[in-house]
Amino acid sequence: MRITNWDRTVLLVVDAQCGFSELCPQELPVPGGLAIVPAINRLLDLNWARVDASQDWHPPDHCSFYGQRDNLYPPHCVQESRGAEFLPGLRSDRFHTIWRKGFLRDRDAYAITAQHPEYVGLLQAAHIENVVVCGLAKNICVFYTARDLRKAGFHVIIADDASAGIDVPAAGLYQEQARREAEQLGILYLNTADIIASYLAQH
Ligand code: VGL
Ligand code: ZN
Repeated sequence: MRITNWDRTVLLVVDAQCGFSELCPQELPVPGGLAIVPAINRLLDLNWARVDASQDWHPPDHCSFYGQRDNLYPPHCVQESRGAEFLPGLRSDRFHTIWRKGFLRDRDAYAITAQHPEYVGLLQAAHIENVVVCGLAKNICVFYTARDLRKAGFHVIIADDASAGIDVPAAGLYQEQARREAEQLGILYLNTADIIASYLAQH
C-alpha cells in the first residue's frame, strides 16, 4: 500500500502521555508505551499537511475514574499533573494544534472527534484525504479516533509500531477485537518504515 497525495495527508498523535506509560504505573500504563516515542518522532520528521495531537485532560473527579459514575479506570491524565504531560523525548514542538479532551467531569471523550466534532470539517475544508493515526492506546483512543475519521470518509492508517495497546476487560476493550473491527472498516495498519518508504518515494 502506498500513501499518495502527501500534501493532503495529516499526522494525528493520540494521547502520547506519561499517564499511559510505565512512568505512571498507578495510572493506565500501556506495556511498551514509552518505547513508541522514537517511531512517533520519525513520523514527526516528515513534512505533513498538518500535525495534530490529542491530549487526555481530565478533572480529578472525572466520571470514568474509580469511585465515580462509570468506575472504569484508575485516575489518569489529570489536568496539570505529570500523567497528563506528553511522553519524555517526544517532539511535541512539531505539533501544530493540541486538542484537549475529557475535560468535562460528566462526559468522557475517547476521540478528538467526540470532543471536537468540528475537527472533521476542518480537515475537509483543507482537502485532507489521508490521516495517519498513532499513539496510545492503540485499541482505545487510537481505535475510536481512526474509526470516526474512517466513517467520515478519510483514508485512515494506524501506524502500528508507533502505537501500543492494552486489554481492559472492565471496559470491554480488547486489542484483537479493535483490530478486527478497524480492518473491517478499511483502516490499514502500516509500520513506520513502510510509511516513511512511501513518503520518500514521492519526495
Ligand atoms: C484512553 C482510556 C481512558 C486512551 C483515555 O487514550 O486510550 N483510554 N482514557
Ligand atoms: Zn481518559
